[in-house]
Amino acid sequence: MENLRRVDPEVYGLVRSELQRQREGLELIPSENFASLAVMEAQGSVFTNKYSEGYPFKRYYGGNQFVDEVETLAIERAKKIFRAEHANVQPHAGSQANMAAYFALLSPGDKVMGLNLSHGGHLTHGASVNFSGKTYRFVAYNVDAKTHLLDFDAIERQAREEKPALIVCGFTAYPRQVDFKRFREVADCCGAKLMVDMAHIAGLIAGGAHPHPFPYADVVTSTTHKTLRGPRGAIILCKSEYAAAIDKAVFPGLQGGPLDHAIAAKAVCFREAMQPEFSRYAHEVVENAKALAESLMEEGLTLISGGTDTHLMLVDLTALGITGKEAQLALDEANITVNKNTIPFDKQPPFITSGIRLGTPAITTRGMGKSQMKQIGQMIAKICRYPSDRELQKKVRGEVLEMTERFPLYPELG
Ligand code: DSN
Repeated sequence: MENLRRVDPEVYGLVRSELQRQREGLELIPSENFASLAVMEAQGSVFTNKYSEGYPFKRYYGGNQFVDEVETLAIERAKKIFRAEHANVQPHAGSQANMAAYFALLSPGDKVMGLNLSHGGHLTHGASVNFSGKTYRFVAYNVDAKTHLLDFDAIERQAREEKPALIVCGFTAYPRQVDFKRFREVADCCGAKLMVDMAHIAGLIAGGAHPHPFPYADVVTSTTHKTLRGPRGAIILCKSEYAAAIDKAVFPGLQGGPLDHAIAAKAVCFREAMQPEFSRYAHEVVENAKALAESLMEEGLTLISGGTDTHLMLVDLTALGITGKEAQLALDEANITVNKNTIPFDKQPPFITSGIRLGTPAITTRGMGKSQMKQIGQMIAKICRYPSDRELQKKVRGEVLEMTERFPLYPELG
């Protein structure tokens, strides 16, 4: 980054500081990961200079012969990985992908069922402060109060009563596999369409560590930077019958020029996700999550739904008498990065919360395995038991630094 260093030493300095922070910390936010250098090179490439409104071979600007090729590569790879009939790789982010999917499938005011935000749903699945809750009549379904699992009989009863036009599944803080077949049955019982937001689990699906949403879903949205380990961005996949509506909703409905550099990086990420190493990675992410969950439970911590079968878990801190906010701040002091998160039926507001959400995609990318998971579980439990103990935080930070040094991150970046 010699040019950046010379032209803008302030930004260069911040990039180096962020690299150091990523290197010296345990990144446990389940929606984060470390993209490969190849992905980052494509994202920082000359494709950033191009305008290309439209779609491959149907553009509003000249000079798009290479953009057409790179977008076509991304589309074909995405279709193959996710068994989709159609792919749109232009959405800038997950929220835009969900917005475009709703534009394509619904009219303003239509009724939609989505999982309650504080039970693991996403803002764009109908939160009242979000465009989704303002534009459509969202009715929330919940997890079961005792098991914290999806109760399909209850969801089906609700769907028969509410008769939504669309059911949204696929979650941001639900630690269990999603049964897409059962969701299809629920959608069919009330004539609804089925949309899957697989942003969190896309990498697990690509690697064969979670069942596929197709052929059950009508439309599938995803980000590309979480378990899929690509650039920050999103995609929409769908059955052929929705292809024209989805494409029209993205452009010209919602976006102008696509981010061609991000699309090039998505193509690289898809190529990486097709390799056997990626399948190994996806399975290791899940095994590591199970090992971390086991370690936390051995230490006496309570996990929502009693564990995980994906990349993430939710710790209920109520019994320890601390909030998610306090735990997040205390763990930050030890270079352990997590996010506070509401738990189902939480009594605390979303900025305080009773839980923390943890995930293993990033630390698995670094090469960490089961013995590190056990140790990380012990460190988290200690900090959460004594959140005001500065000496303990310092001691654990030392242990974290020792561990992270053994799993170098981006050594090529100097
Ligand atoms: N912000 C993402 C997450 O952390 O799950 C969802 O968009």
